[in-house]
Amino acid sequence: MPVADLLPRHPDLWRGATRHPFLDAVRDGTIPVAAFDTWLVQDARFVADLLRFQARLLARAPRPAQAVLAGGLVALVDELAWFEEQAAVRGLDLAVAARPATAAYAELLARLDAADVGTALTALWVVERTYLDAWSGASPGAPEYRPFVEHWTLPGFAHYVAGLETAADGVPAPDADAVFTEVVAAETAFWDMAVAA
Ligand code: MP5
Repeated sequence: MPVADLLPRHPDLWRGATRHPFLDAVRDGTIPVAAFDTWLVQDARFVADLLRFQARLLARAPRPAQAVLAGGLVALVDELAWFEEQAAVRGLDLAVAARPATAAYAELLARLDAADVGTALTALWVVERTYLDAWSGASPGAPEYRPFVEHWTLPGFAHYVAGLETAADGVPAPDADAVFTEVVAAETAFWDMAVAA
């Protein structure tokens, strides 16, 4: 089954992760600054965790998946610098503790480290496809949040997500529905964390 078939198989879960009140409020400019800043600081932590996961995945990936994963790793390093710049502009300390949703997502990534390559590739595609669809739904975004909306809606990002889809389709996961469900739940919990903060 192509991984793209997972979306119509789980429409309610997918909507929950990609059409969230957090994103509506970013689009409308009504997001409380504290909620946005909580999300930003926690997302920087998540990206550091994702870099670790993706580096390990590259080390064991099949030959055709190496280029997209290696390119993505370089982008993650650049993205961490971008988060540091955004945090500096907003006067935020990135060295805060992980919230429970961030810690739970890190535990999921650690478990995926031990999973088969097909499961890990499918998971990575879900991680990135969620952000592509979620931020596309928030577009163009209120002026003060537009750089964030643009970050995850640029054609280059969509191209990266398409490359991950091809890589994931090359190594089917034994239970794609299970890993999809788990990653989407972690994404939804991450948005929930920001608006509850
Ligand atoms: C991404 C992210 C996308 N930054 N945060 C969460 C919780 N899920 C997915 O990853 P990237 O590296 O920012 O494209």
